[in-house]
Formats: sequence, C-alpha cells, structure tokens
Amino acid sequence: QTPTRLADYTPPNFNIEAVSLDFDLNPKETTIRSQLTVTRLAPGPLVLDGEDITLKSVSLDGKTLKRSDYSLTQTQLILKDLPERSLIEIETVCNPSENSTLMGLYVSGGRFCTQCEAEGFRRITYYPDRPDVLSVFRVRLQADLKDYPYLLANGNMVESGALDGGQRHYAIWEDPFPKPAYLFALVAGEFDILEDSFTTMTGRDIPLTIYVDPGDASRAEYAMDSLKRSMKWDEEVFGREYDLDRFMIVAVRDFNFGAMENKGLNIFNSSLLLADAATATDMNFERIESVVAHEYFHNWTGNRITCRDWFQLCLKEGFTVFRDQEFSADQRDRAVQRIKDVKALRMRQFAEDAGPLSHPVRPSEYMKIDNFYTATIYEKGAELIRMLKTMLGEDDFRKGSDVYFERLDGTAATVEQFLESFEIATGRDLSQFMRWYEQAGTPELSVEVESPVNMPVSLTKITFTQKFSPASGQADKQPVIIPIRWQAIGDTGPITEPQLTLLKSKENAVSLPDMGEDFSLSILQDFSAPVILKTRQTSKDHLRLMGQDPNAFKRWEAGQTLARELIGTQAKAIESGQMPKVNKALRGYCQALGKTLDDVNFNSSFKALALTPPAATEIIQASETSDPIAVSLAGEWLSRAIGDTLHEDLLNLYHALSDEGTFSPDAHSAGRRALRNRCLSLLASRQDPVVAGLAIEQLGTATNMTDELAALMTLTKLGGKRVETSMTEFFEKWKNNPLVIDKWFSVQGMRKHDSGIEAIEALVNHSAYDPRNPNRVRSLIGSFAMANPHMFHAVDGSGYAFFTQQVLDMDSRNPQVAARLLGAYEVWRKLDAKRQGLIKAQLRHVIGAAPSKNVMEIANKTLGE
Ligand code: HT7
Ligand code: ZN
Repeated sequence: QTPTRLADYTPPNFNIEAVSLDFDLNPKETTIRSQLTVTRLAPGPLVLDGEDITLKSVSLDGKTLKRSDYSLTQTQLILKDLPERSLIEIETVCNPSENSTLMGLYVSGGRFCTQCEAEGFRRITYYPDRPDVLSVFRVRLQADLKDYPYLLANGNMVESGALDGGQRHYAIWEDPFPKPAYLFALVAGEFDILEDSFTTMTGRDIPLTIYVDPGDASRAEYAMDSLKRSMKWDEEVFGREYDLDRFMIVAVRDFNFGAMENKGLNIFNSSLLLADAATATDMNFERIESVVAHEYFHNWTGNRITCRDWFQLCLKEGFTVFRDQEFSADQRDRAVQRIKDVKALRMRQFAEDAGPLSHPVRPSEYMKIDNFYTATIYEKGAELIRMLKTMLGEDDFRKGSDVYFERLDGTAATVEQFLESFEIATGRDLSQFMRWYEQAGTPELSVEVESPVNMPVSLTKITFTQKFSPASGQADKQPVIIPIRWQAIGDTGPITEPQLTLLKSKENAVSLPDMGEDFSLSILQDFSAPVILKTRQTSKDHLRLMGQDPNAFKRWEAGQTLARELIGTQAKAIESGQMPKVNKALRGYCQALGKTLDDVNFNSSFKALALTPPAATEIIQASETSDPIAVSLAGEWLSRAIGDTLHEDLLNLYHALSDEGTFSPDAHSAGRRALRNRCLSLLASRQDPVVAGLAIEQLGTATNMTDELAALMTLTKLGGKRVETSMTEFFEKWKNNPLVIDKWFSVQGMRKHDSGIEAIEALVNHSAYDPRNPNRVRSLIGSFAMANPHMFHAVDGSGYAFFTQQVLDMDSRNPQVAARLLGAYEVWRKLDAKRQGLIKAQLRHVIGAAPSKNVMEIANKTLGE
C-alpha cells in the first residue's frame, strides 16, 4: 500500500457547480440518484470516489453511458474526455442496515443517519470526495411517513409533502453555502424535539432544534443552553454571526466519534448531548458544553473556511479546539480550565509524541486519514494557536483572525494561508512559527540559573535552551520559537513583574538584576508553550512556588512536579522490592497541600485538582522505561500518604461540602462536588471502615450521578463483599438508561477483579454488552486498556491477549474504532523488557491476522519494524 503524500497534492480537474441528490430511503436498499453539474478547471479525467456501493447507471448530458464509456474500479469511477461543462447523472444503491462501519449512510436505533468526514460520502454515491471540491447541495429525501416522520438535511427546508396517498412523504433541502462532501448530512426517523431560538447580532431570529430519542427532550436542555451561549460568545469574541436560517442538532447512539459539524445539521453521539442531574456527571455536563461549542464554532473554522486537503486538518481542528477551550475558560474558571487542558495534553498528546505514533501537527503522509484524528492534530494544534496569541497579544491576534475570515471565506485553505493572514494583519514574519507545524516531537526547554556575579553590576543570568529529540524520522530539527512566560518568586511573593521571552534560537540568555533575596523562577506560566521543562529546581523551589506563585497554573504545576518525583522514586523502590519510605519531601508536599486546602483564594475546583497527583500514564510516558504496575502502586502509595497526613482536614471538608440541595451543573457547584469526592477517594486510600460507611451512605442517598458514581468507584477501590451487591443494585436501577449502563461497564473495566481476566471476559458476554455499539465497547474495553494497569499489564500477558482479541473482533465490523482502540499499545517502548516482548508479539499477531487498512497502519507504525 502506498501512502498519500502532501507533496503530491494537485488541484481538482473539475469544479462541481451544483449537486442535486435524491434519496429513496429504505433500510435494506436505499437508492440515490445524483445530478452533478460539472465544469472543467484543468485537463484530465473526472475521478469520482466510491466504496461499497452498487452502480446502477451513469449518464452524460441525458445519454446513458455504456459500460465501455467509463472505467470502474473497487474505489473509483473515471470519466474521460468530458466537455467543458456537462451534466452527469448517477444512480447507486447501498444497504444502510448492514453498514456496521458507521461511515456513509447507516441505521442507528431504527433511524437513518450519515457520517461523511473524512471519506464517508463515497459510501453514498460516486463523487470527488475531497475537501477542496466545494459545491451547493440540493437534497430530496423520501421515506415511509410512519417510521420516518422527520426528514432532515443541511441548510433550509424549501418544500415538503405527502406521497403514495400519505403512506410516504418527501422533503427538499437547499444549502446555499458551497461545501465539501464531508459536511453533507441527512437524518430520517422518529424523534422528540427540543426547540428554542437565538437572535443574532444583526437581529436575525434563528430557530434552534435538538432531535433526540423519544422521552429524552428534557435531557437536551443543557446542550441547548450551551448552544445559545456559544452563538453569543462567537459574536462577542470573534465577531462571527450564524449564517443559515435554522440550526439543528441530532443525537444518535451509534457514532464513531464525539460529534460532527455538518453544515446546519450537527450530529452528536448521544453521550455528548444528553444530560440531567440524575444520569450525567459534572464531567459529562462540562464535556457537553465544550463539544456543543466546538461543533458550533466549526461553522466558521471548518465550514465557511475549510481545508484544502486532509493534511491541513489541524487548520480547522486546532483552531476550533482553541476556540472551545477559550469559551470554556470564559464560562467557567480560566486557571482551572488551563490546568485541565494541560493535563489532557500531557496524558494524550505528550504520550503520543513520545511513542511510535508521533507525527507533526501537519503530517506529510498518511495511509488512512481516519487514523489522523489525533491528540497531536487537535490538542497540540490548539496549543500552536494559543502560542500565536501569546506572541501577538490579544489585539493583533483578533486583527489576524479577522483578516483570515475575510480573505479566505468560502475557500479550502492551507496552514500557510492561515499564518499569512496574521502576517498581513500585523506585519510580523511568522515563517519560523511554521516549524511548529512541520516538526514532530515535544521540544525540551532547559533553564540554567547562574548566581549573581558582581562585575560590573550584580546580575543573575538565566539561560533558556531548547532541544528536540530526533524522533519520527526527522533527524535534523530546527529551533522553534518558544514563548516563555516567567517571573521570579521570593518567600513572600513575586519579586519581578511577569516577563515574556521569545526563545528563537537554540539558546538565549536573559539577565536579572540582583533582587537581594533568594528566589525561585516560575517558568512557563499558564503553560505558555507545549514543551517539557527541565530545570535544576529542588523541592524547596517547588514548595515556594506552591505557596507563593501568583500564577495558579504554576502553583498546581509545582505540586504536580513534586508528586511526579515522589511517585517516580517510589516506583523504582517498589521495582527493586523495597518498602515505602516517608521522607522529608513527602511531608513537605503533604503540608503544602494542606495549606492549599485552607487557602481562601482558591476555589474548590482548583483544590480538587491540586489534590490529584499525576496519573500513571503521565509518569510512564515521562520516564525511560518502567513497570506500569509499580508506577500504579506508587501512585496509590502517594494517595494513601495524603489521606493519612490530611485525614482530619479531608474528613472535615467532606462533611462541610455536603450536598447543597438543588442541583446545578454550574462550575461552582461542580467544583464543590469534585472536591468532596476527591476527599472521599483520598480517605478511602487508607482502607478505613468509617470511610466505607461514608461511601455506602453516599451511594444510597446521592441525588445526582456525580456523587453516585464517585461513591460506587470508591467502593470498588475499597473492595470487599459490598462491591458485588452495589454493582448489581446500580445495574438494576439504571438498566434502561444506556448512557448510565456505559458508566457501569466503565467502572467494571477499571476494577481490579480478583478472579482475573475471566471477569472481563464474562462482561463481554453480559446480556447488556453490545460489541456493535462503539460507546459500549469504549466503556468496557477502552477503560480496561487505559485505566486498569493491574489487569491490562498483567505480567502473564492475559490482559494483552484478551485486548488483542477484542480489537480484531471490532475490526471485522468497524475498522475505525478498532484502530483507535489499538492505540493503547503505543506505550510499549516505555515499559519493561518483559512487557515490551509481550506487546510486540501481540502486534505481530494483529498484522498476521490480515486486518483492515486502518488497523494495519496503526499496528505497523506502533511496532515500527
Ligand atoms: N470533525 C469531526 C470529526 C469526526 C470524525 C472523523 C472520523 C470519523 C468519524 C468522525 N466523526 C466526526 C469532529 C470534530 O472534530 O468536531
Ligand atoms: Zn472538530
């Protein structure tokens, strides 16, 4: 198989001026008639993509073509010698009910729906399925009225009516904005609806409708509220107004991803749309708010300006993630949001960049584009936009984005054109910044501080140095521009103003006049660049920053650095069979946490984060090699030490933060619940029967899912007989709510089952387990692989063998989801030799099993042989 390469990009030979699609919807056999008005742009044939569809007929300017008039392969329909302008009509047939890939047109819960990004449209009809072919779409849908009372497509509905004496009906939709095929969508079925409206900045009234499963309308209220806040925010912060006459969101349960920004008709995984106090956690509410915003923001960053080719994916995804992060920061707490985003970046993107799947934010080649919806494209892509804003400042950043929206509206653009817009607006040269998009790997930023020398005046020299490891086949990496926000902090607070240094070359030194007192440097405030920081700072520095840094992000970071060091040292001790030790550093860390808890300047969300040491994945990814179970045990040891040292404070706080009464999903109330449940979890690290009593009581009396689930998880951590009954009762209580049962499977996947892997195998055979539903599979198998180190990394290899079998099983139905699951093996080079061998054998087994192209690409790259 040859990869697709950025260097080979050529513009299309034809423009599709207009496309008209006619769908006769039937679950087993849907007929699609398409009419393409085609005009020539360059010499050459018209290449139309197609996959898993049956071609019935092709005609050119009204004349049916013979088989010898065109060439047809498994993946393309090619028409040669076309005139300058022509009308091509194509009839195809597909089988939506048998489409288990969930790409193209498929059936979910008895309803028709589509997923076309990245290359799903070709599973519907033959078409130039590439993002640089933009066209205006007219869509006619017809279906049985009783089973499919709603017929939806992009844009505005222009006509509808009855057919066959009222048995069937039709609807016609027109989208006036030219769009690539990946933004096409249709939905047909029976729904409950939630309706509202939004008045735009120019006074246009936009009806908003959310379509959900019958009975779920009230669970869409938070999503609706998030949508209206997003629309307002985009007007206020980026000057972007909504353009169509209506906006629709549909919730579906079978979906490969989180959600999809189809023009005017967003489709959501129901797990990212439906929420109420009883069934959704605060984390669910938070995610719904940010994903609703993300998909809405795509209307400008993605739809009005789309990508020239899939190599430019970060252009829409990085910018849109940045916009949704900023939206959440404005809706909630900026420092807390930044901490959460950086935590996620380190867990997912730093791990990806440190492993065999490392790639640049703008890759230069791929086998399957579906495999490139990665943390690097999304999260690191967003960090690049954030750095750009830090370097340019608020006003110039806005000027640049205005130029971008004006210059490139209605086009399929590149990263170069995006940066050019900022150059035009600000007169700055951003050519060096482009390296961030082209070089894979996380740069290391080292900081050396030389004590004052008295010649001629007393100065402290601070030297910043950057280093890139020669990862992912890019040996010769050039220095990138790194914005470093820093400040000197003394024992009673800051002793300089915050500084911004732009490190452009390999090394750069700055001087600081003698401050006359000892200080610690607070470097990378607000995490001003996505780099790994290397300093010679000691526990004393970290403790000083934990207590005195005015930058909340750095206060949290100082605590994390201490915790990381403590866990790392403890893990090595466990590996060599030593007993855990309580030392000065541990005592200092716990005391500093105690002070943070007492500090009235910090809110509960911040305190909950401060009380959460880094996850094992983060420690493993930052080390050379390690035994994942030792790291996990060391993490448990640290939590126990915190629980022991702060026992009384945590218990008091737990009681003081008891349920406020009426539930509200707002940041303040969610923060209180997060802190209270964090206290419970830390208290439970001590295996204390009093704490077990608290958890049992909380489980029985909880009035919201956040508290109920936290109690259930605490009980599973404590172990004992009570766990099985609690799990069964929870299941019985919620068995009719699929989203809660997903949570139940997740807790099961993360549990340390005494009976070993058989317990997880039994869950795969549970009557509520459905291997065709990605949410359910991710709940059990995903959480097992990502959050159950004891069982997944079992040294006898049983966890790996089970996991591989599940991935291959999924691959036979849904290659995209299978490939994504297989990413759990990316960590293998960071593990001990024994586990490295076990995982390599599993990857070879996968390759030998003739998997899909998606899985083959991930397996080959992960193995790297
Ligand atoms: N732009 C959307 C990507 C997406 C997707 C990609 C591959 C397969 C299925 C998919 N569903 C949605 C999501 C987003 O970033 O907003
Ligand atoms: Zn997106």
